[in-house]
Amino acid sequence: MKHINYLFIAAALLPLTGYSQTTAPKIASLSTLDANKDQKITKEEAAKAGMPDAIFLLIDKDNNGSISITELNVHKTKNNSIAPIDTDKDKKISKAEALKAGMTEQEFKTLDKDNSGFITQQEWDTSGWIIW
Ligand SMILES: [Ca+2]
Ligand SMILES: [Ca+2]
Ligand SMILES: [Ca+2]
Repeated sequence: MKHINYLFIAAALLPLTGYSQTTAPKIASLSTLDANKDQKITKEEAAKAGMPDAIFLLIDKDNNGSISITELNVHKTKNNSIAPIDTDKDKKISKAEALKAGMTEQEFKTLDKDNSGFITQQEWDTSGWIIW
Protein backbone atom coordinates (compact mmCIF):
# COMPACT_ATOMS: atom_id res chain seq x y z
CA MET A 1 0.00 0.00 0.00
CA LYS A 2 2.80 2.41 0.94
CA HIS A 3 4.31 2.20 -2.52
CA ILE A 4 0.99 2.87 -4.16
CA ASN A 5 0.49 5.95 -2.01
CA TYR A 6 3.88 7.32 -2.99
CA LEU A 7 3.02 6.80 -6.64
CA PHE A 8 -0.14 8.83 -6.19
CA ILE A 9 1.78 11.64 -4.53
CA ALA A 10 4.46 11.59 -7.21
CA ALA A 11 1.75 11.80 -9.87
CA ALA A 12 0.12 14.73 -8.08
CA LEU A 13 3.42 16.57 -7.89
CA LEU A 14 4.26 16.19 -11.57
CA PRO A 15 4.94 19.72 -12.78
CA LEU A 16 2.61 21.30 -15.31
CA THR A 17 2.10 18.41 -17.66
CA GLY A 18 -1.20 19.92 -18.62
CA TYR A 19 -2.86 16.66 -17.69
CA SER A 20 -5.50 16.87 -14.92
CA GLN A 21 -3.50 19.74 -13.46
CA THR A 22 -6.16 22.33 -14.16
CA THR A 23 -9.17 20.22 -13.25
CA ALA A 24 -7.87 18.37 -10.18
CA PRO A 25 -9.63 19.54 -7.03
CA LYS A 26 -7.49 21.55 -4.66
CA ILE A 27 -7.88 21.99 -0.96
CA ALA A 28 -6.46 24.47 1.52
CA SER A 29 -7.02 25.44 5.10
CA LEU A 30 -8.15 28.85 6.12
CA SER A 31 -4.94 29.37 8.10
CA THR A 32 -2.86 28.50 5.04
CA LEU A 33 -4.85 30.86 2.85
CA ASP A 34 -4.71 33.77 5.30
CA ALA A 35 -0.93 33.81 5.55
CA ASN A 36 -0.65 37.06 7.56
CA LYS A 37 -3.63 36.25 9.83
CA ASP A 38 -5.52 39.49 9.27
CA GLN A 39 -8.82 37.63 8.78
CA LYS A 40 -8.98 38.28 5.07
CA ILE A 41 -7.47 36.61 2.05
CA THR A 42 -5.93 38.90 -0.53
CA LYS A 43 -5.44 37.95 -4.15
CA GLU A 44 -1.72 37.49 -3.47
CA GLU A 45 -2.37 35.16 -0.55
CA ALA A 46 -4.84 33.15 -2.62
CA ALA A 47 -2.42 32.93 -5.54
CA LYS A 48 0.33 31.72 -3.22
CA ALA A 49 -1.93 28.91 -2.02
CA GLY A 50 -2.55 27.95 -5.65
CA MET A 51 -6.07 29.32 -6.00
CA PRO A 52 -6.87 30.33 -9.57
CA ASP A 53 -8.06 33.89 -10.22
CA ALA A 54 -11.44 32.67 -11.45
CA ILE A 55 -12.13 30.95 -8.13
CA PHE A 56 -10.95 33.97 -6.18
CA LEU A 57 -13.35 36.23 -8.08
CA LEU A 58 -16.15 33.75 -7.49
CA ILE A 59 -15.65 33.78 -3.72
CA ASP A 60 -14.98 37.55 -3.47
CA LYS A 61 -18.67 38.35 -3.79
CA ASP A 62 -18.40 42.09 -3.12
CA ASN A 63 -15.43 42.40 -5.51
CA ASN A 64 -13.28 44.36 -3.09
CA GLY A 65 -10.14 42.38 -3.89
CA SER A 66 -10.07 40.32 -0.73
CA ILE A 67 -12.00 37.39 0.66
CA SER A 68 -13.47 37.92 4.09
CA ILE A 69 -14.10 35.06 6.49
CA THR A 70 -17.82 35.56 5.82
CA GLU A 71 -17.32 35.26 2.08
CA LEU A 72 -15.23 32.15 2.61
CA ASN A 73 -17.89 30.58 4.81
CA VAL A 74 -20.59 31.31 2.25
CA HIS A 75 -18.47 29.51 -0.34
CA LYS A 76 -17.86 26.64 2.06
CA THR A 77 -21.56 26.22 2.79
CA LYS A 78 -22.30 25.83 -0.90
CA ASN A 79 -19.23 23.89 -1.95
CA ASN A 80 -18.41 21.67 0.96
CA SER A 81 -18.88 18.16 -0.33
CA ILE A 82 -15.83 15.95 0.13
CA ALA A 83 -16.86 14.09 -3.04
CA PRO A 84 -14.26 15.73 -5.34
CA ILE A 85 -11.36 14.36 -3.29
CA ASP A 86 -13.09 11.13 -2.20
CA THR A 87 -11.76 9.24 -5.20
CA ASP A 88 -12.93 5.79 -4.11
CA LYS A 89 -16.39 7.15 -3.19
CA ASP A 90 -16.61 5.57 0.26
CA LYS A 91 -17.88 8.90 1.67
CA LYS A 92 -14.76 9.54 3.70
CA ILE A 93 -11.30 10.87 3.03
CA SER A 94 -8.49 8.39 3.54
CA LYS A 95 -4.99 9.56 4.26
CA ALA A 96 -3.93 8.71 0.71
CA GLU A 97 -6.78 10.77 -0.72
CA ALA A 98 -5.93 13.69 1.58
CA LEU A 99 -2.23 13.68 0.75
CA LYS A 100 -3.03 13.44 -2.93
CA ALA A 101 -5.16 16.59 -2.65
CA GLY A 102 -2.33 18.49 -1.00
CA MET A 103 -2.86 17.98 2.72
CA THR A 104 0.12 17.19 4.95
CA GLU A 105 0.19 14.20 7.25
CA GLN A 106 0.10 16.46 10.30
CA GLU A 107 -2.94 18.31 8.96
CA PHE A 108 -4.67 15.00 8.29
CA LYS A 109 -4.12 13.97 11.90
CA THR A 110 -5.59 17.23 13.14
CA LEU A 111 -8.71 16.90 11.01
CA ASP A 112 -9.24 13.22 11.81
CA LYS A 113 -10.55 14.14 15.26
CA ASP A 114 -11.66 10.65 16.32
CA ASN A 115 -8.47 9.08 14.98
CA SER A 116 -10.40 6.68 12.75
CA GLY A 117 -7.90 6.98 9.92
CA PHE A 118 -10.48 8.79 7.83
CA ILE A 119 -11.87 12.30 7.65
CA THR A 120 -15.64 12.11 7.52
CA GLN A 121 -17.90 14.73 5.96
CA GLN A 122 -18.80 15.86 9.48
CA GLU A 123 -15.17 16.30 10.45
CA TRP A 124 -14.58 18.14 7.19
CA ASP A 125 -17.54 20.48 7.81
CA THR A 126 -15.99 21.82 11.00
CA SER A 127 -12.45 21.88 9.66
CA GLY A 128 -11.97 25.34 8.16
CA TRP A 129 -10.73 23.78 4.93
CA ILE A 130 -12.18 24.50 1.52
CA ILE A 131 -12.19 22.67 -1.79
CA TRP A 132 -12.07 24.31 -5.16
CA1 LIG B 1 -4.55 37.86 5.01
CA1 LIG C 1 -14.56 40.58 -0.48
CA1 LIG D 1 -12.47 7.77 0.28
